[in-house]
Amino acid sequence: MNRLSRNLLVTLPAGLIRPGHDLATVRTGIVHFGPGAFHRAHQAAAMDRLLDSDPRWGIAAVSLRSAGTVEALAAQDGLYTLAVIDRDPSMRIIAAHSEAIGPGGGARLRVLLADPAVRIATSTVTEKGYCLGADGSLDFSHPDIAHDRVRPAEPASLVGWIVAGLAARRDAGTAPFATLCCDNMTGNGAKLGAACVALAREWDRELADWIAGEAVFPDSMVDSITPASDAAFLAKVSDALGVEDRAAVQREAFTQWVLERFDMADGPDFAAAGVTLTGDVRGYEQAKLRILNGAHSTLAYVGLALGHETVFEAMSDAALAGFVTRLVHRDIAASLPAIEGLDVAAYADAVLDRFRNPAIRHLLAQIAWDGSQKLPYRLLETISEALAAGRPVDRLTVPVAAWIAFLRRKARAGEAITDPLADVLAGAAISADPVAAVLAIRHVFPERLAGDARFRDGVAEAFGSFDGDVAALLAR
Ligand code: CS2
Repeated sequence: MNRLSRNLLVTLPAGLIRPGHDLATVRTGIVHFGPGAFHRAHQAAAMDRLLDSDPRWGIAAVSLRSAGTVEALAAQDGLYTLAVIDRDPSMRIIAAHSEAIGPGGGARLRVLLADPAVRIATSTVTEKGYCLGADGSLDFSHPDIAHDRVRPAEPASLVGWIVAGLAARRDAGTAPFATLCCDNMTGNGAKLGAACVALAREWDRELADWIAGEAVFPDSMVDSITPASDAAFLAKVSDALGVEDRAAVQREAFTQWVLERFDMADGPDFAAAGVTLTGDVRGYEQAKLRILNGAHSTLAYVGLALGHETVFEAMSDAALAGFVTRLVHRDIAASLPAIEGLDVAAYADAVLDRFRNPAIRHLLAQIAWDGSQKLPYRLLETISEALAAGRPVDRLTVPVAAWIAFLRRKARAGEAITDPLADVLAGAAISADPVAAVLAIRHVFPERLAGDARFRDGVAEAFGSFDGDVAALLAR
């Protein structure tokens, strides 16, 4: 079977949505780190629309670690299929990537980051890709940051490359690019900005001051449920197209990108790309991270303990769905400030409804990855605030206990745990007192939280139920 390519676009079936622009006219204006499925289904799809009217915003896809995706994109002229899997399914060819750079492509990346036509750098490298410590600041003990601290000329980390790119622009008298973090972290832009300034300070104090004064790192909230592209899905897409597409992605119809307004003369018309620009992203971010991602992690760890495989299956379990609905409406919503333009209860119901989409096969095991990086933003901030406010935490402690039970099951079975702290977590989870040992991991649990008896005892009590009557837990 031939591979998808620009020349074969004309041969594709009529029902498919083709690009509204010619990729040959597109110029690189954005450098994106981490061209995974989420990026391709979310940001790139939005920019693809914008390219119909403004060819300056082509995306250079950069992968610092793995070559798979960039090779697939390069072999397909940067084209791939976005399959919207929902009540009104559709397939669309995305033509937003002007080039693809894999590991070892540092020379080309350096040229792009210094290029005045490149005005924006974006990233989706998952929470762990920013090398931050438990307090959200740059972790200088992280091996990549320790490397970049002394070898600025050949960065290993995303932060290192951003700072190197900004340094080159400062030296050349070129305005800084704007850096948009598009990952699920509270205050994601501010955190990335602070990390860049912290690393720059190790290289050159004036550079750090220049970045702090001149460069922008807007916060953003990004949202669209995007299951991984497995072999069965890729085969289905290739059959539908009649050509092979190894970079196809799938998502639900819902997609949202809320971006902190920032000044950029003659920049991209984000609003035309469907992006919501606002002066304050924090409310949106907190609502999404705590309600959607908090519920996702709860469904993942409790659902897997009950033998479920997908979000839809877990939401079809009346006891579990009831528990998550109460958790979201009574515990998580209660922790959120009033958010202008957002009805939190209606938002929560819409999220739970999205989880009930039978067409989306979203694996709980995928959501269960990287718990040590995800739980702090998704659940622990909510729990700390509930404790400080004297609100009950008997439901909120259940997903934490479920995570520890998940780690123990994996470790006992000798199965790999996908998490940057896998070894530490596995050791703690099979120790004599797993709850005490896991709560002692300061990279995840701040002293103040772990030391709170209501939290500690609540987690320990719920944990006990994972050896016995989980149903009783879900009645809470
Ligand atoms: C999920 C997210 O894998 C996960 O951890 O919770 O990828 C989630 O699907 C997205 O944030 C939705 O926007």
